Amino acid sequence: MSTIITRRTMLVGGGSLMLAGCDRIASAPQVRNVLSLGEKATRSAQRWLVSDRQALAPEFTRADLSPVFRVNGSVRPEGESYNQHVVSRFADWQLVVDGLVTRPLRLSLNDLRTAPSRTQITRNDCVEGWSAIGEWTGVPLGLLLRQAGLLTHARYIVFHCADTYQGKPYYESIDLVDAFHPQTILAHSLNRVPLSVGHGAPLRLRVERQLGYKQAKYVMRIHAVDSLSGLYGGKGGYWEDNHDYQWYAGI
Ligand SMILES: Nc1nc2c(c(=O)[nH]1)N[C@H]1C(S)=C(S)[C@@H](COP(=O)(O)O)O[C@H]1N2
Ligand SMILES: [Mo]
Repeated sequence: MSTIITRRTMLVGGGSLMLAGCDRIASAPQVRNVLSLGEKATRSAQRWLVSDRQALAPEFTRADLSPVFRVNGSVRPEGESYNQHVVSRFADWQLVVDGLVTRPLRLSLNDLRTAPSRTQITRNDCVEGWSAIGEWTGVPLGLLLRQAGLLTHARYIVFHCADTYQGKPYYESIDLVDAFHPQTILAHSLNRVPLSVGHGAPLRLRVERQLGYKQAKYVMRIHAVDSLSGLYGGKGGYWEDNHDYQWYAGI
């Protein structure tokens, strides 16, 4: 199985970051469990299962960029603390990475802007019936998670946001396959300029194999957990808890 993952990595032409990310997936206990389910499954079914989740979302060219990238959902978090960050241009803002990790992190925006980055031109598909193509730049999430050192019982990554939407805290979560997917980044820029407040300043998730509502804006805290049941409504996200949306919003 690891041969297949390595081959795919080479096919998509990634650098060492991607390779490391994929190795990490292959060795994650959750993935090993899925793979060992294959006692009954055929080998080709297992291959399909893994390669389907690893596949890349389509990427576009600058000629395809949407002239206007719509802002949706929250347009600006309420509250004095976020407002202060806007006023000081996020100079004292810090991203927290904690939960089931060996080395919790606190990272400034400058730390994130100067970290190794990936740029990708992708399409945001919103369930409300619109799409927009934008160029996102940010830090691969897998890189941060390796730096923090996930504990072996971590299964999900939760993104806590600065905003509430219709009175409820916005949050989202993904599994480790998506967390270490090469196109999963914490974006600090859209179309080569720092994120506007409307688009989620100072940092937002891009998890390109999923629909728009998973793309958490205003990410303040990244939290590794072994279960989603203890958080808010227990279904892993704002839309899942409050509007019965699917937790896995694959496209
Ligand atoms: N924190 C937060 N993240 C969010 C939302 C939101 O309201 N709050 N809206 C979601 C939805 S439904 C979509 S389609 C995208 C829209 O991102 P944009 O506003 O940058 O276009 O962000 C998603 N992430
Ligand atoms: Mo959306």
